[in-house]
Amino acid sequence: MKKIVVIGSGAVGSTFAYTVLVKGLANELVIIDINKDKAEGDALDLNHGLLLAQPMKIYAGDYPDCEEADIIVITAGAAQKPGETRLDLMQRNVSIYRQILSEVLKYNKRAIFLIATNPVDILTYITIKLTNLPREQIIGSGTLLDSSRFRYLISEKIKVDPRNIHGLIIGEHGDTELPIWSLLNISGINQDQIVEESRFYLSDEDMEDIYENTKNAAYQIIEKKGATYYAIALSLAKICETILGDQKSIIPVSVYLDDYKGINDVCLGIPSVVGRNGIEMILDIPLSNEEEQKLINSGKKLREFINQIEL
Ligand code: 6V0
Repeated sequence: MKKIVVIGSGAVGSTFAYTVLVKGLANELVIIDINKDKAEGDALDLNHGLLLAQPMKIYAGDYPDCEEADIIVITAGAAQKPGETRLDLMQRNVSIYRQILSEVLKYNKRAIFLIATNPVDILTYITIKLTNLPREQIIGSGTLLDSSRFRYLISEKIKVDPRNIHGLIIGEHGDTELPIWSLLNISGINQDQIVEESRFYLSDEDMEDIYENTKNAAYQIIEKKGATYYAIALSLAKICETILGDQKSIIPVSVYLDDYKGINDVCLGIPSVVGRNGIEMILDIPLSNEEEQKLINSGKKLREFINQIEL
């Protein structure tokens, strides 16, 4: 039996629930939202597709239904109010997380917690602090979505299947994230072996464009339709599939760092082996000096932000 609970059935949570149904990822899917009508409406709507998808038990539930869950996905969050600072919004999300986690912990301390609410690296960190659970059990969606956007944009430029493009965005899911150009390879051919005449060649300008468009992707989508949810839902589904199938895939998820290249006591997106018990191993990826410095700065920026939060 595989049981997933999703807390927060807004744009991201409900699209994730739909993805779970279409992919047949669980036997049981529980939807919890402070807006009970929304959760019930989504559960009904999804149940009406059961005949056409995978057999599964789907229902709108409450915190006692977290019992026996293998994964608790949290996408609940407050929307930014006009004029509200990032820190004020963050403080409100910390309060929401405090309330949600205290409820969940009454019923389940062994599930893997998968965090999607933004700022995701900070809320992953807060979840570790508020739950006191082993850090391996708490995973943030991290830079999987950003890496997927990055590989898509490169694929568009060089006209190659993104699955053959091995590229990574690491660090904060946000403004200080960084592309690891030094490790980019197209089916094993490293970036620095690609000559200018090659189809795979990326000029400095191409690289800058790709990075900027990766970093600003969410802003571009939000400007056009108000929210992003399809690709993040697929990212969350991929992480759940890896956990439930004990696939041990290497995914750039947000993980707690303890003396990682000198970075301490923050969560950042770093490629990690993910399996049934959560984070099995954080990869010590070789970085250029410049990349390492940028990662350290990403960590510093998050640390400064965390210092301002009242826990
Ligand atoms: P939304 O559509 O406003 O949904 C949020 C949902 O949370 C609503 O249905 C609320 O009713 C619910 N909610 C609020 N408070 C509580 C509570 N205390 N208990 C239970 N439910 C509650 O937002 P959307 O779904 O678009 O986004 C959700 C979060 O995901 C936001 O923080 C986004 O910034 C974040 N995203 C994270 C991404 C990532 O890469 N990690 C990508 C996209 C969005």
